[in-house]
Amino acid sequence: MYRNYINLIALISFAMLTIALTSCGESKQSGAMTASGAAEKVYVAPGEYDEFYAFMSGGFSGQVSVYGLPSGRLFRVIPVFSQDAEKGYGYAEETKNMLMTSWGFVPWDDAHHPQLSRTNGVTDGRWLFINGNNTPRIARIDLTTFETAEIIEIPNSGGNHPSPYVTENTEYLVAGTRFSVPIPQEDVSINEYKEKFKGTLTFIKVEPTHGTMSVAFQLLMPGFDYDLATAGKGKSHGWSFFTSYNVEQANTLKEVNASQLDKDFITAVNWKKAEEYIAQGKGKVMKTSYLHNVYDESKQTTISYKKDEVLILTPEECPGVVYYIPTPKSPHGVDVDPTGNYIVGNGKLSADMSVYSFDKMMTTIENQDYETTIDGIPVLKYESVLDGIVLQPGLGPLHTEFDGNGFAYTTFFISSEIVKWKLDDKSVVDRVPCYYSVGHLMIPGGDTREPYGKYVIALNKITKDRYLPTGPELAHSAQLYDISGNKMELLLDFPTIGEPHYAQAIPASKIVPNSKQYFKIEENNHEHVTKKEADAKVVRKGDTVRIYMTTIRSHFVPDNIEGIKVGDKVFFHVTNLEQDWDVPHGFSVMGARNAELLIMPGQTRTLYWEPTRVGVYPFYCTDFCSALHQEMQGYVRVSPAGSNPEMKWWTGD
Ligand SMILES: [Cu+2]
Repeated sequence: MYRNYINLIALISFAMLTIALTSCGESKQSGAMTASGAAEKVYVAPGEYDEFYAFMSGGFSGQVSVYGLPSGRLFRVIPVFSQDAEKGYGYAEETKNMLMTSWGFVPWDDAHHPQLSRTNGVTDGRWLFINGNNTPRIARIDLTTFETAEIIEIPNSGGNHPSPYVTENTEYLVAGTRFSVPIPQEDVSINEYKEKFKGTLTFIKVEPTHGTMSVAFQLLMPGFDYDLATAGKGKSHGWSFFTSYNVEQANTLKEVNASQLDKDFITAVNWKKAEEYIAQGKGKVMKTSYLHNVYDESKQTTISYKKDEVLILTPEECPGVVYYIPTPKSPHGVDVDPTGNYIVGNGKLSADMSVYSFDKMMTTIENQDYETTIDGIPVLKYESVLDGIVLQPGLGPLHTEFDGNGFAYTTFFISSEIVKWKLDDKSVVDRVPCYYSVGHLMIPGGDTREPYGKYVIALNKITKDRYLPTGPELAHSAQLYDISGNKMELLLDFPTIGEPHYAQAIPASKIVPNSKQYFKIEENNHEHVTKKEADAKVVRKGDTVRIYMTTIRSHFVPDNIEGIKVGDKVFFHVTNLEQDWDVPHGFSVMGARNAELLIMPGQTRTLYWEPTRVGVYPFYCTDFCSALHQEMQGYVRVSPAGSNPEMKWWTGD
């Protein structure tokens, strides 16, 4: 076994060398198509719209970026897990709570897997979910506003990588622990890993009308590393699948020690069966602590709810809920084809790829055809579940998506390519190089029941010489291929924000009709809204001063304020009175240890400021809004602490 591993390492080193060599000399070859042919296919004329929205995770930027396909044009960066000074997200009082956790304020995360909500196994354009890896969380983005509407923390987790893979009707999002940890957490020696460390697989319920998330239950699992997940569809609807590596349960030098066994597992979870056990009262309540942050669109404020318990199921007490499918060589991705029958295991250290059949899995379970049982979880016989093997398709298979025409497309990290193969006979039919080291790939709808098999995007880890150099760090790279013909053809390279870890895409026609243009001022129930200029005012209570301010092209009301003192706690509650599309106003004040506010039409946002110096300080609109934008400004006078200045505010006299 160990020798196999060493051979593999040699193979990997050779492949890396090959990539390094080709990256110097041959990188400008872009595949079969001529430049003008490719340009024509991605050209979206000025004023025209793209066919698809693509939502790309920002990886370590913690955000989501929105691109058009096929043009590769960037439309928006949606702030999710990280503070964003451009939009004031996580700086304004209304959005700070979105980044609160049981650990306190955590203004960053590592966002990996966007997932669009689904109805009948097809994307419906309502919400986008994405996981935070580092401090386990899942966010929901409202696709009418393209704003983060909710973030829920995942309790009893040590890293949230296999997440938030959505089920066919968005019944659940799943979340698995990448790193097993003591559950509940305790002070134990790391050498007690095998005895004390556990994993959890969490099922998060999504309320069907408003999308509100809640932790439904957790499965307490052996202390493996849970890596990726996917939901069943069609005939396999009701099941979710997770990969796990480190079945060895190594706790040091995992690079070697977690690669000893020939096979790890795909974990198959029958969540409908789990629901039956819960209805029978089988779950046990465990005390824990996590936060659930929800943006209230009427109050225009994020409210943090503290939660203190979670329902735990153990596989031993709930037979029929969890099974293991042995999968060669540290599986990474697990993907289910549009029919719901084929389950593709991507063993990242494996030369071949194992494809399983859901029908065979069900027969194997029925026949109790088990290899063994681990902690009450039956290990199904590999040969009985196996549908077939894709023989030596490439090096380092990671992820597979589907075109809906009977073909699968798998990324190979080490040999840096996408390989197209036939689901029924497992034959390889085409391959194209990726520049360089591709991780996930994405076909619009390629993980749903109805793929739009027109394009595939490679989400590459390394850029090397693809763009003009920008110092030591280069923008990561996405590459768009045409897959409408027999041969895949490279069309376009485009840079991404952060790491384009994974992406999802949807026809624009499913988003555009519901896209909000502004917030109705009469529906704004913010606690500190100012609905007309006549209501603008400044209110002092002790050392707290609240400034109720309005903006409309091209002035603030009030624009001059006196009576503030050093050490005051000042809240600028700024309401944008505009009722028209694309007219945000910004607000910033000199010396504030804060970002700007960016206020959408009809919205109220609050900037907190503690003045530290005596003087008269300007504030101004930061978002170019009109011909007289430069005139959109005002002053705030700061008097000494302990003085007794008269509170005055005015506009125009
Ligand atoms: Cu303005």
